[in-house]
Amino acid sequence: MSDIDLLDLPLVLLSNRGPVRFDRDASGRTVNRGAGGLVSALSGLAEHLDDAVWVCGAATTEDAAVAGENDGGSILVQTQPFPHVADGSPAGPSIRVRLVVTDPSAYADFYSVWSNPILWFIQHGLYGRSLAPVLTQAEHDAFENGYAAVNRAYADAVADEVRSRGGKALVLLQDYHFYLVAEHVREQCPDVVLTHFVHIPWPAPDEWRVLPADIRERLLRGLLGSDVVGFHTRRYARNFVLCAGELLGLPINLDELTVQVNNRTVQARYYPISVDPAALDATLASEEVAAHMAMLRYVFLDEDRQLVLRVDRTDPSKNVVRGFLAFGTLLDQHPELVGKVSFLALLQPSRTDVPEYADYIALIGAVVAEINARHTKEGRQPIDLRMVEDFSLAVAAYSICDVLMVNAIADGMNLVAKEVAVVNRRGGVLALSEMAGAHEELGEFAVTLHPFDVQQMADALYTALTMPMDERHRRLAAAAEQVRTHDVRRWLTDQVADLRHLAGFS
Ligand code: ADQ
Repeated sequence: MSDIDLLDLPLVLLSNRGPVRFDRDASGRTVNRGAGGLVSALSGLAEHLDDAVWVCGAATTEDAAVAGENDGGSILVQTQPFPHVADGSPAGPSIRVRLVVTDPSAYADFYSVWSNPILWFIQHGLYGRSLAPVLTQAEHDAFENGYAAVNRAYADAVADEVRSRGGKALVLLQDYHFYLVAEHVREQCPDVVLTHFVHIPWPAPDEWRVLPADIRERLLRGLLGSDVVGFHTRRYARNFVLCAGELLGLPINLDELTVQVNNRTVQARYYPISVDPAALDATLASEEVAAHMAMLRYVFLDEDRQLVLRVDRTDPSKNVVRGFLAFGTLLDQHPELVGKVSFLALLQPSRTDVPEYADYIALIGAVVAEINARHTKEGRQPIDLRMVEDFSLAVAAYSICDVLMVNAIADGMNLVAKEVAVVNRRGGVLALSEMAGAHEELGEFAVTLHPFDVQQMADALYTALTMPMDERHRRLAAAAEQVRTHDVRRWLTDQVADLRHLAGFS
Protein backbone atom coordinates (compact mmCIF):
# COMPACT_ATOMS: atom_id res chain seq x y z
CA MET A 1 0.00 0.00 0.00
CA SER A 2 2.68 2.47 -1.05
CA ASP A 3 0.47 5.57 -1.30
CA ILE A 4 -0.77 4.93 2.18
CA ASP A 5 2.75 4.44 3.50
CA LEU A 6 3.48 7.89 2.22
CA LEU A 7 0.48 9.48 3.88
CA ASP A 8 2.28 12.16 5.83
CA LEU A 9 -0.72 13.88 7.35
CA PRO A 10 -3.01 12.72 10.14
CA LEU A 11 -6.25 11.12 8.94
CA VAL A 12 -9.78 11.78 10.21
CA LEU A 13 -12.54 9.44 8.99
CA LEU A 14 -16.28 9.98 9.40
CA SER A 15 -19.08 7.49 8.80
CA ASN A 16 -22.42 6.87 10.45
CA ARG A 17 -21.59 3.28 11.43
CA GLY A 18 -18.12 2.75 12.81
CA PRO A 19 -15.46 0.07 12.96
CA VAL A 20 -16.45 -1.28 16.39
CA ARG A 21 -19.61 -1.61 18.40
CA PHE A 22 -19.95 -1.93 22.17
CA ASP A 23 -22.70 -4.06 23.67
CA ARG A 24 -23.40 -5.70 27.01
CA ASP A 25 -24.18 -9.34 27.80
CA ALA A 26 -24.20 -11.45 30.96
CA SER A 27 -20.40 -11.36 31.09
CA GLY A 28 -20.25 -7.54 30.90
CA ARG A 29 -19.19 -5.15 28.15
CA THR A 30 -18.46 -6.68 24.74
CA VAL A 31 -16.67 -5.19 21.71
CA ASN A 32 -17.36 -6.39 18.18
CA ARG A 33 -15.99 -5.28 14.84
CA GLY A 34 -18.40 -3.78 12.32
CA ALA A 35 -19.19 -5.93 9.29
CA GLY A 36 -18.95 -5.24 5.57
CA GLY A 37 -16.43 -4.33 2.92
CA LEU A 38 -16.41 -0.61 3.57
CA VAL A 39 -15.64 -0.98 7.27
CA SER A 40 -12.87 -3.50 6.60
CA ALA A 41 -11.28 -1.35 3.87
CA LEU A 42 -11.28 1.79 5.98
CA SER A 43 -10.21 -0.17 9.08
CA GLY A 44 -7.21 -1.47 7.11
CA LEU A 45 -6.26 2.12 6.33
CA ALA A 46 -6.81 3.42 9.87
CA GLU A 47 -4.90 0.52 11.45
CA HIS A 48 -1.99 1.18 9.15
CA LEU A 49 -1.47 4.80 10.13
CA ASP A 50 0.22 6.25 13.19
CA ASP A 51 -2.21 9.10 13.58
CA ALA A 52 -5.75 8.35 12.50
CA VAL A 53 -9.12 8.70 14.18
CA TRP A 54 -12.49 7.40 13.10
CA VAL A 55 -15.48 9.55 14.08
CA CYS A 56 -18.80 7.69 14.02
CA GLY A 57 -22.22 7.55 15.65
CA ALA A 58 -22.83 5.88 19.01
CA ALA A 59 -25.16 3.14 17.73
CA THR A 60 -25.91 1.34 21.01
CA THR A 61 -26.59 2.27 24.62
CA GLU A 62 -23.20 0.82 25.48
CA ASP A 63 -21.51 2.94 22.77
CA ALA A 64 -23.07 6.01 24.42
CA ALA A 65 -21.85 4.83 27.84
CA VAL A 66 -18.29 4.41 26.51
CA ALA A 67 -18.44 7.90 24.96
CA GLY A 68 -19.67 9.34 28.29
CA GLU A 69 -16.90 7.66 30.28
CA ASN A 70 -14.37 9.33 27.97
CA ASP A 71 -16.04 12.78 28.04
CA GLY A 72 -16.88 12.45 24.33
CA GLY A 73 -13.18 12.08 23.44
CA SER A 74 -11.63 9.26 21.45
CA ILE A 75 -10.59 5.82 22.69
CA LEU A 76 -8.01 3.43 21.32
CA VAL A 77 -9.33 -0.01 20.36
CA GLN A 78 -6.91 -2.81 19.61
CA THR A 79 -8.55 -4.77 16.79
CA GLN A 80 -6.50 -7.99 16.69
CA PRO A 81 -6.34 -10.78 17.72
CA PHE A 82 -9.72 -9.80 19.22
CA PRO A 83 -11.22 -6.30 19.61
CA HIS A 84 -10.76 -4.67 23.02
CA VAL A 85 -10.05 -1.24 24.46
CA ALA A 86 -6.28 -0.82 24.56
CA ASP A 87 -4.76 -0.46 27.98
CA GLY A 88 -1.64 1.64 27.46
CA SER A 89 0.25 1.03 24.21
CA PRO A 90 -1.56 -1.54 22.07
CA ALA A 91 0.33 -4.75 21.29
CA GLY A 92 -1.32 -5.14 17.88
CA PRO A 93 -3.20 -3.21 15.17
CA SER A 94 -5.47 -0.56 16.64
CA ILE A 95 -7.94 2.13 15.67
CA ARG A 96 -8.70 5.33 17.53
CA VAL A 97 -12.48 5.78 17.63
CA ARG A 98 -14.58 8.78 18.63
CA LEU A 99 -18.24 7.95 19.25
CA VAL A 100 -20.59 10.89 18.79
CA VAL A 101 -23.73 10.93 20.94
CA THR A 102 -26.62 13.07 19.74
CA ASP A 103 -30.09 13.75 21.08
CA PRO A 104 -32.29 10.70 20.21
CA SER A 105 -35.10 12.74 18.73
CA ALA A 106 -32.69 14.81 16.60
CA TYR A 107 -31.06 11.55 15.48
CA ALA A 108 -34.46 10.07 14.54
CA ASP A 109 -35.22 13.14 12.39
CA PHE A 110 -31.75 12.95 10.86
CA TYR A 111 -31.83 9.22 10.14
CA SER A 112 -35.44 8.08 9.76
CA VAL A 113 -36.94 11.23 8.23
CA TRP A 114 -34.22 12.81 6.10
CA SER A 115 -31.42 10.31 5.34
CA ASN A 116 -33.82 7.40 4.92
CA PRO A 117 -36.23 7.87 3.26
CA ILE A 118 -36.12 11.40 1.75
CA LEU A 119 -32.52 11.59 0.47
CA TRP A 120 -32.39 7.86 -0.32
CA PHE A 121 -35.69 8.05 -2.24
CA ILE A 122 -34.67 11.13 -4.25
CA GLN A 123 -31.26 9.71 -5.14
CA HIS A 124 -32.72 6.37 -6.24
CA GLY A 125 -35.70 7.91 -8.06
CA LEU A 126 -38.20 6.07 -5.87
CA TYR A 127 -40.90 8.69 -5.43
CA GLY A 128 -43.96 8.25 -7.65
CA ARG A 129 -44.37 12.03 -7.19
CA SER A 130 -48.16 12.16 -7.73
CA LEU A 131 -48.65 11.60 -4.00
CA ALA A 132 -45.17 11.58 -2.47
CA PRO A 133 -43.21 13.17 -1.02
CA VAL A 134 -45.37 15.55 0.99
CA LEU A 135 -43.12 18.06 2.72
CA THR A 136 -44.85 19.79 5.62
CA GLN A 137 -43.60 21.98 8.44
CA ALA A 138 -42.71 18.72 10.22
CA GLU A 139 -40.17 17.83 7.50
CA HIS A 140 -38.79 21.39 7.51
CA ASP A 141 -38.36 21.15 11.29
CA ALA A 142 -36.83 17.68 10.98
CA PHE A 143 -34.29 19.07 8.54
CA GLU A 144 -33.30 21.94 10.83
CA ASN A 145 -33.45 20.18 14.18
CA GLY A 146 -32.44 16.74 12.92
CA TYR A 147 -30.35 16.53 9.73
CA ALA A 148 -28.66 19.95 10.08
CA ALA A 149 -28.22 19.71 13.87
CA VAL A 150 -26.74 16.19 13.76
CA ASN A 151 -24.46 17.15 10.86
CA ARG A 152 -23.21 20.09 12.90
CA ALA A 153 -22.51 17.85 15.91
CA TYR A 154 -20.48 15.43 13.77
CA ALA A 155 -18.70 18.32 12.02
CA ASP A 156 -17.74 19.77 15.41
CA ALA A 157 -16.31 16.40 16.45
CA VAL A 158 -14.33 16.12 13.20
CA ALA A 159 -13.06 19.72 13.51
CA ASP A 160 -12.06 19.07 17.11
CA GLU A 161 -9.99 16.07 16.01
CA VAL A 162 -8.40 18.10 13.20
CA ARG A 163 -7.53 20.97 15.57
CA SER A 164 -5.99 18.59 18.06
CA ARG A 165 -3.69 17.47 15.22
CA GLY A 166 -2.45 20.97 14.47
CA GLY A 167 -5.30 22.04 12.16
CA LYS A 168 -4.07 20.14 9.10
CA ALA A 169 -5.33 16.67 8.28
CA LEU A 170 -6.75 14.52 5.52
CA VAL A 171 -10.47 14.08 6.12
CA LEU A 172 -12.53 11.30 4.52
CA LEU A 173 -16.31 11.69 4.90
CA GLN A 174 -18.71 8.91 3.94
CA ASP A 175 -22.15 9.03 2.40
CA TYR A 176 -25.51 10.75 2.28
CA HIS A 177 -25.94 11.21 6.00
CA PHE A 178 -23.35 13.98 6.11
CA TYR A 179 -23.82 16.35 3.20
CA LEU A 180 -23.48 19.42 5.45
CA VAL A 181 -20.33 18.36 7.27
CA ALA A 182 -17.56 19.39 4.83
CA GLU A 183 -18.57 23.05 4.76
CA HIS A 184 -18.70 23.27 8.58
CA VAL A 185 -15.33 21.57 8.94
CA ARG A 186 -13.72 23.88 6.39
CA GLU A 187 -15.11 26.95 8.17
CA GLN A 188 -13.39 25.82 11.37
CA CYS A 189 -10.24 24.30 9.84
CA PRO A 190 -9.42 26.02 6.52
CA ASP A 191 -6.25 23.93 5.99
CA VAL A 192 -7.93 20.51 5.78
CA VAL A 193 -7.81 18.38 2.66
CA LEU A 194 -11.22 16.82 2.38
CA THR A 195 -12.95 14.10 0.32
CA HIS A 196 -16.62 13.27 0.66
CA PHE A 197 -17.49 9.89 -0.90
CA VAL A 198 -21.14 9.37 -1.88
CA HIS A 199 -22.04 5.65 -1.97
CA ILE A 200 -25.39 6.03 -3.72
CA PRO A 201 -26.37 7.43 -7.14
CA TRP A 202 -26.28 11.18 -7.75
CA PRO A 203 -29.21 12.05 -10.01
CA ALA A 204 -29.59 14.88 -12.53
CA PRO A 205 -30.50 18.41 -11.38
CA ASP A 206 -34.27 18.20 -11.98
CA GLU A 207 -34.58 15.24 -9.59
CA TRP A 208 -33.29 17.53 -6.83
CA ARG A 209 -36.06 20.05 -7.52
CA VAL A 210 -38.28 17.76 -5.42
CA LEU A 211 -36.63 19.55 -2.50
CA PRO A 212 -37.28 23.22 -1.73
CA ALA A 213 -34.58 25.53 -3.09
CA ASP A 214 -33.15 26.49 0.29
CA ILE A 215 -32.65 22.86 1.37
CA ARG A 216 -31.17 21.56 -1.90
CA GLU A 217 -28.84 24.56 -2.05
CA ARG A 218 -27.64 23.93 1.49
CA LEU A 219 -26.97 20.28 0.72
CA LEU A 220 -24.95 21.17 -2.39
CA ARG A 221 -23.03 23.98 -0.69
CA GLY A 222 -22.30 21.64 2.18
CA LEU A 223 -20.74 19.06 -0.13
CA LEU A 224 -18.82 21.76 -1.98
CA GLY A 225 -16.92 22.38 1.23
CA SER A 226 -14.89 19.33 0.10
CA ASP A 227 -11.86 19.37 -2.17
CA VAL A 228 -13.01 16.18 -3.88
CA VAL A 229 -16.52 14.78 -4.04
CA GLY A 230 -16.20 11.10 -4.90
CA PHE A 231 -18.75 8.86 -6.63
CA HIS A 232 -18.80 5.33 -8.02
CA THR A 233 -19.25 6.35 -11.66
CA ARG A 234 -18.54 9.15 -14.09
CA ARG A 235 -22.31 9.59 -14.69
CA TYR A 236 -22.93 10.44 -11.02
CA ALA A 237 -19.93 12.78 -10.91
CA ARG A 238 -21.16 14.57 -14.02
CA ASN A 239 -24.67 14.93 -12.56
CA PHE A 240 -23.18 16.48 -9.44
CA VAL A 241 -21.25 19.06 -11.45
CA LEU A 242 -24.41 19.81 -13.46
CA CYS A 243 -26.30 20.36 -10.19
CA ALA A 244 -23.71 22.89 -9.04
CA GLY A 245 -24.10 24.73 -12.35
CA GLU A 246 -27.88 24.58 -12.70
CA LEU A 247 -29.07 24.75 -9.11
CA LEU A 248 -26.41 27.04 -7.64
CA GLY A 249 -25.35 28.97 -10.76
CA LEU A 250 -21.66 28.25 -10.10
CA PRO A 251 -19.07 28.13 -12.91
CA ILE A 252 -18.42 24.50 -13.90
CA ASN A 253 -16.19 22.56 -16.28
CA LEU A 254 -17.90 19.40 -17.52
CA ASP A 255 -14.82 17.99 -19.23
CA GLU A 256 -12.67 18.28 -16.16
CA LEU A 257 -15.60 17.70 -13.77
CA THR A 258 -14.82 20.73 -11.64
CA VAL A 259 -16.82 23.44 -9.87
CA GLN A 260 -15.48 26.87 -9.03
CA VAL A 261 -16.49 27.95 -5.51
CA ASN A 262 -15.09 31.42 -4.81
CA ASN A 263 -11.32 30.92 -5.04
CA ARG A 264 -11.45 27.11 -4.68
CA THR A 265 -11.79 24.44 -7.35
CA VAL A 266 -13.82 21.45 -6.22
CA GLN A 267 -13.29 18.24 -8.17
CA ALA A 268 -15.89 15.54 -8.78
CA ARG A 269 -14.09 12.22 -9.19
CA TYR A 270 -15.20 8.62 -9.60
CA TYR A 271 -13.72 5.71 -7.73
CA PRO A 272 -15.71 2.48 -8.26
CA ILE A 273 -15.93 0.66 -4.95
CA SER A 274 -15.23 -3.06 -4.97
CA VAL A 275 -14.80 -6.18 -2.87
CA ASP A 276 -11.87 -7.87 -1.11
CA PRO A 277 -11.20 -10.96 -3.28
CA ALA A 278 -8.82 -12.58 -0.76
CA ALA A 279 -11.41 -12.32 2.02
CA LEU A 280 -14.07 -13.78 -0.29
CA ASP A 281 -11.77 -16.64 -1.31
CA ALA A 282 -11.20 -17.43 2.37
CA THR A 283 -14.94 -17.39 3.10
CA LEU A 284 -15.58 -19.64 0.10
CA ALA A 285 -13.01 -22.13 1.44
CA SER A 286 -14.65 -22.34 4.89
CA GLU A 287 -16.42 -25.43 6.22
CA GLU A 288 -19.57 -23.47 6.87
CA VAL A 289 -19.85 -22.47 3.21
CA ALA A 290 -19.09 -26.03 2.09
CA ALA A 291 -21.97 -27.33 4.21
CA HIS A 292 -24.36 -24.74 2.78
CA MET A 293 -23.17 -25.56 -0.73
CA ALA A 294 -23.92 -29.25 -0.32
CA MET A 295 -27.40 -28.45 0.97
CA LEU A 296 -28.11 -25.98 -1.87
CA ARG A 297 -26.92 -28.44 -4.54
CA TYR A 298 -29.14 -31.13 -3.07
CA VAL A 299 -32.22 -28.89 -2.95
CA PHE A 300 -31.83 -26.99 -6.23
CA LEU A 301 -29.43 -28.64 -8.63
CA ASP A 302 -30.25 -32.34 -8.92
CA GLU A 303 -31.24 -33.76 -12.33
CA ASP A 304 -29.72 -30.91 -14.39
CA ARG A 305 -31.90 -28.28 -12.82
CA GLN A 306 -30.85 -24.63 -12.80
CA LEU A 307 -30.82 -21.93 -10.16
CA VAL A 308 -31.52 -18.21 -10.42
CA LEU A 309 -30.37 -16.26 -7.35
CA ARG A 310 -30.85 -12.85 -5.85
CA VAL A 311 -29.31 -11.53 -2.60
CA ASP A 312 -30.46 -8.13 -1.43
CA ARG A 313 -31.77 -5.95 1.31
CA THR A 314 -35.56 -5.57 1.03
CA ASP A 315 -35.08 -2.08 -0.30
CA PRO A 316 -37.56 -0.83 -2.91
CA SER A 317 -34.56 0.37 -4.96
CA LYS A 318 -33.52 -3.26 -5.46
CA ASN A 319 -36.72 -3.89 -7.48
CA VAL A 320 -37.45 -7.32 -6.01
CA VAL A 321 -41.14 -7.30 -6.95
CA ARG A 322 -40.58 -6.68 -10.68
CA GLY A 323 -37.79 -9.27 -10.56
CA PHE A 324 -40.28 -11.93 -9.43
CA LEU A 325 -42.86 -10.73 -11.97
CA ALA A 326 -40.22 -11.24 -14.69
CA PHE A 327 -39.50 -14.76 -13.42
CA GLY A 328 -43.25 -15.50 -13.39
CA THR A 329 -43.49 -14.25 -16.99
CA LEU A 330 -40.53 -16.48 -17.95
CA LEU A 331 -42.34 -19.54 -16.60
CA ASP A 332 -45.64 -18.48 -18.26
CA GLN A 333 -43.93 -18.18 -21.64
CA HIS A 334 -41.59 -21.20 -21.30
CA PRO A 335 -43.59 -23.91 -19.56
CA GLU A 336 -40.77 -26.37 -20.28
CA LEU A 337 -38.75 -24.55 -17.60
CA VAL A 338 -41.35 -25.16 -14.86
CA GLY A 339 -39.84 -27.68 -12.45
CA LYS A 340 -36.42 -27.21 -14.12
CA VAL A 341 -35.50 -23.74 -12.85
CA SER A 342 -35.76 -22.46 -9.27
CA PHE A 343 -35.38 -18.94 -7.97
CA LEU A 344 -33.68 -18.60 -4.57
CA ALA A 345 -34.03 -15.17 -2.95
CA LEU A 346 -32.04 -14.38 0.19
CA LEU A 347 -33.49 -11.13 1.42
CA GLN A 348 -32.29 -9.22 4.41
CA PRO A 349 -35.14 -7.23 6.03
CA SER A 350 -34.16 -3.58 5.91
CA ARG A 351 -35.37 -0.33 7.51
CA THR A 352 -38.65 -1.86 8.60
CA ASP A 353 -39.42 1.28 10.63
CA VAL A 354 -39.96 3.16 7.35
CA PRO A 355 -43.58 2.49 6.22
CA GLU A 356 -42.67 2.17 2.52
CA TYR A 357 -40.21 -0.62 3.38
CA ALA A 358 -42.70 -2.55 5.53
CA ASP A 359 -45.31 -2.30 2.74
CA TYR A 360 -42.72 -3.49 0.24
CA ILE A 361 -41.96 -6.64 2.24
CA ALA A 362 -45.69 -7.46 2.33
CA LEU A 363 -45.92 -6.98 -1.43
CA ILE A 364 -42.94 -9.27 -2.03
CA GLY A 365 -44.65 -12.02 -0.02
CA ALA A 366 -47.90 -11.63 -1.95
CA VAL A 367 -46.23 -11.72 -5.39
CA VAL A 368 -44.19 -14.81 -4.49
CA ALA A 369 -47.27 -16.61 -3.16
CA GLU A 370 -49.17 -15.89 -6.36
CA ILE A 371 -46.37 -17.08 -8.68
CA ASN A 372 -45.74 -20.18 -6.58
CA ALA A 373 -49.46 -21.00 -6.62
CA ARG A 374 -49.47 -20.67 -10.42
CA HIS A 375 -46.38 -22.73 -11.14
CA THR A 376 -45.91 -25.37 -8.44
CA LYS A 377 -45.19 -28.71 -10.14
CA GLU A 378 -44.99 -32.09 -8.45
CA GLY A 379 -44.91 -30.39 -5.06
CA ARG A 380 -41.95 -28.21 -6.06
CA GLN A 381 -42.39 -24.45 -5.72
CA PRO A 382 -40.42 -22.34 -8.22
CA ILE A 383 -39.51 -19.53 -5.79
CA ASP A 384 -37.79 -20.14 -2.46
CA LEU A 385 -38.01 -16.86 -0.55
CA ARG A 386 -35.86 -16.71 2.59
CA MET A 387 -35.90 -13.61 4.76
CA VAL A 388 -32.45 -14.05 6.18
CA GLU A 389 -29.13 -12.31 6.70
CA ASP A 390 -26.50 -15.00 6.37
CA PHE A 391 -23.32 -14.14 4.50
CA SER A 392 -21.98 -17.73 4.47
CA LEU A 393 -25.21 -18.95 2.93
CA ALA A 394 -25.06 -16.08 0.43
CA VAL A 395 -21.48 -16.96 -0.58
CA ALA A 396 -22.42 -20.64 -0.98
CA ALA A 397 -25.33 -19.63 -3.20
CA TYR A 398 -23.10 -17.21 -5.16
CA SER A 399 -20.71 -20.04 -5.95
CA ILE A 400 -23.28 -22.45 -7.41
CA CYS A 401 -25.93 -20.30 -9.07
CA ASP A 402 -26.52 -20.36 -12.83
CA VAL A 403 -27.83 -16.79 -12.98
CA LEU A 404 -27.55 -13.88 -10.54
CA MET A 405 -30.34 -11.34 -10.87
CA VAL A 406 -29.55 -7.70 -10.04
CA ASN A 407 -32.38 -5.60 -11.43
CA ALA A 408 -32.12 -2.48 -9.26
CA ILE A 409 -34.09 0.63 -10.21
CA ALA A 410 -30.93 2.48 -9.22
CA ASP A 411 -27.90 1.28 -7.25
CA GLY A 412 -24.73 3.22 -6.50
CA MET A 413 -22.53 0.22 -7.30
CA ASN A 414 -23.95 -3.16 -6.18
CA LEU A 415 -21.36 -5.33 -4.52
CA VAL A 416 -23.38 -8.54 -4.87
CA ALA A 417 -22.58 -8.63 -8.60
CA LYS A 418 -18.86 -8.26 -7.85
CA GLU A 419 -18.97 -10.93 -5.13
CA VAL A 420 -20.57 -13.42 -7.51
CA ALA A 421 -17.99 -12.64 -10.21
CA VAL A 422 -15.24 -13.63 -7.76
CA VAL A 423 -16.73 -16.75 -6.13
CA ASN A 424 -18.97 -18.38 -8.74
CA ARG A 425 -17.63 -21.76 -9.94
CA ARG A 426 -20.47 -22.76 -12.30
CA GLY A 427 -20.17 -20.31 -15.17
CA GLY A 428 -22.83 -18.19 -13.51
CA VAL A 429 -24.29 -15.45 -15.71
CA LEU A 430 -24.71 -11.93 -14.31
CA ALA A 431 -28.13 -10.53 -15.21
CA LEU A 432 -27.39 -6.93 -14.39
CA SER A 433 -29.50 -3.79 -14.37
CA GLU A 434 -28.26 -1.01 -16.59
CA MET A 435 -29.02 1.27 -13.61
CA ALA A 436 -26.52 -0.38 -11.24
CA GLY A 437 -23.13 1.35 -11.06
CA ALA A 438 -21.52 -2.09 -11.50
CA HIS A 439 -22.93 -2.17 -15.04
CA GLU A 440 -20.27 0.31 -16.17
CA GLU A 441 -17.54 -2.22 -15.35
CA LEU A 442 -19.31 -5.55 -15.78
CA GLY A 443 -22.05 -4.80 -18.33
CA GLU A 444 -20.06 -6.17 -21.26
CA PHE A 445 -19.80 -9.57 -19.54
CA ALA A 446 -23.41 -9.60 -18.36
CA VAL A 447 -26.91 -9.93 -19.73
CA THR A 448 -28.35 -6.44 -19.32
CA LEU A 449 -31.69 -5.93 -17.56
CA HIS A 450 -33.99 -2.97 -18.00
CA PRO A 451 -35.46 -2.63 -14.52
CA PHE A 452 -38.92 -1.38 -15.53
CA ASP A 453 -39.47 -3.75 -18.46
CA VAL A 454 -40.72 -7.06 -17.08
CA GLN A 455 -40.89 -8.65 -20.54
CA GLN A 456 -37.32 -7.61 -21.34
CA MET A 457 -36.12 -9.04 -18.02
CA ALA A 458 -37.97 -12.33 -18.67
CA ASP A 459 -36.35 -12.56 -22.12
CA ALA A 460 -32.92 -11.75 -20.65
CA LEU A 461 -33.31 -14.47 -18.01
CA TYR A 462 -34.14 -16.91 -20.80
CA THR A 463 -31.02 -15.84 -22.71
CA ALA A 464 -28.90 -16.34 -19.60
CA LEU A 465 -30.37 -19.77 -18.78
CA THR A 466 -29.89 -21.06 -22.32
CA MET A 467 -26.45 -19.54 -22.97
CA PRO A 468 -23.85 -22.13 -24.11
CA MET A 469 -21.59 -23.27 -21.27
CA ASP A 470 -18.32 -22.13 -22.88
CA GLU A 471 -19.73 -18.63 -23.39
CA ARG A 472 -20.90 -18.55 -19.77
CA HIS A 473 -17.44 -19.49 -18.51
CA ARG A 474 -15.72 -17.00 -20.84
CA ARG A 475 -17.86 -14.12 -19.55
CA LEU A 476 -17.48 -15.12 -15.92
CA ALA A 477 -13.69 -15.35 -16.18
CA ALA A 478 -13.54 -11.88 -17.74
CA ALA A 479 -15.80 -10.43 -15.02
CA ALA A 480 -13.71 -12.07 -12.28
CA GLU A 481 -10.52 -10.65 -13.79
CA GLN A 482 -12.03 -7.15 -13.85
CA VAL A 483 -13.02 -7.36 -10.17
CA ARG A 484 -9.77 -8.96 -8.97
CA THR A 485 -7.71 -6.24 -10.65
CA HIS A 486 -10.01 -3.48 -9.37
CA ASP A 487 -10.51 -4.44 -5.75
CA VAL A 488 -11.52 -2.41 -2.70
CA ARG A 489 -7.90 -1.64 -1.88
CA ARG A 490 -7.56 0.10 -5.20
CA TRP A 491 -10.75 2.09 -4.50
CA LEU A 492 -9.07 3.44 -1.40
CA THR A 493 -5.52 3.92 -2.64
CA ASP A 494 -6.76 5.89 -5.67
CA GLN A 495 -8.55 8.31 -3.33
CA VAL A 496 -5.58 8.63 -1.03
CA ALA A 497 -3.26 9.24 -3.99
CA ASP A 498 -5.51 12.11 -5.16
CA LEU A 499 -5.62 13.59 -1.67
CA ARG A 500 -1.85 13.43 -1.32
CA HIS A 501 -1.55 15.23 -4.63
CA LEU A 502 -3.95 17.95 -3.44
CA ALA A 503 -2.06 18.28 -0.19
CA GLY A 504 1.10 18.93 -2.22
CA PHE A 505 2.93 15.68 -1.45
CA SER A 506 3.40 14.47 -5.03
P1 ADQ B 1 -26.19 -1.79 -0.32
O1 ADQ B 1 -27.40 -1.09 -0.86
O2 ADQ B 1 -26.35 -2.43 0.98
O3 ADQ B 1 -24.91 -0.81 -0.28
P2 ADQ B 1 -24.62 -3.78 -1.97
O4 ADQ B 1 -23.52 -3.00 -2.59
O5 ADQ B 1 -25.21 -4.80 -2.88
O6 ADQ B 1 -25.85 -2.90 -1.48
O7 ADQ B 1 -24.04 -4.51 -0.69
C1 ADQ B 1 -24.82 -5.40 0.06
C2 ADQ B 1 -23.91 -6.33 0.88
O8 ADQ B 1 -24.72 -7.02 1.83
C3 ADQ B 1 -23.20 -7.37 0.04
O9 ADQ B 1 -21.94 -7.60 0.59
C4 ADQ B 1 -24.09 -8.61 0.19
O10 ADQ B 1 -23.40 -9.83 0.07
C5 ADQ B 1 -24.64 -8.41 1.58
N1 ADQ B 1 -26.01 -8.97 1.68
C6 ADQ B 1 -27.12 -8.50 1.08
N2 ADQ B 1 -28.19 -9.27 1.40
C7 ADQ B 1 -27.72 -10.23 2.21
C8 ADQ B 1 -28.34 -11.34 2.87
N3 ADQ B 1 -29.64 -11.59 2.75
N4 ADQ B 1 -27.56 -12.13 3.64
C9 ADQ B 1 -26.24 -11.88 3.75
N5 ADQ B 1 -25.59 -10.86 3.15
C10 ADQ B 1 -26.33 -10.04 2.39
C11 ADQ B 1 -24.70 0.59 -0.57
C12 ADQ B 1 -25.12 1.04 -1.98
C13 ADQ B 1 -24.48 0.16 -3.02
C14 ADQ B 1 -22.95 0.21 -2.87
C15 ADQ B 1 -22.53 -0.05 -1.42
C16 ADQ B 1 -21.05 0.24 -1.20
O11 ADQ B 1 -26.54 1.02 -2.10
O12 ADQ B 1 -24.85 0.57 -4.34
O13 ADQ B 1 -22.37 -0.79 -3.72
O14 ADQ B 1 -23.26 0.77 -0.51
O15 ADQ B 1 -20.72 1.52 -1.63
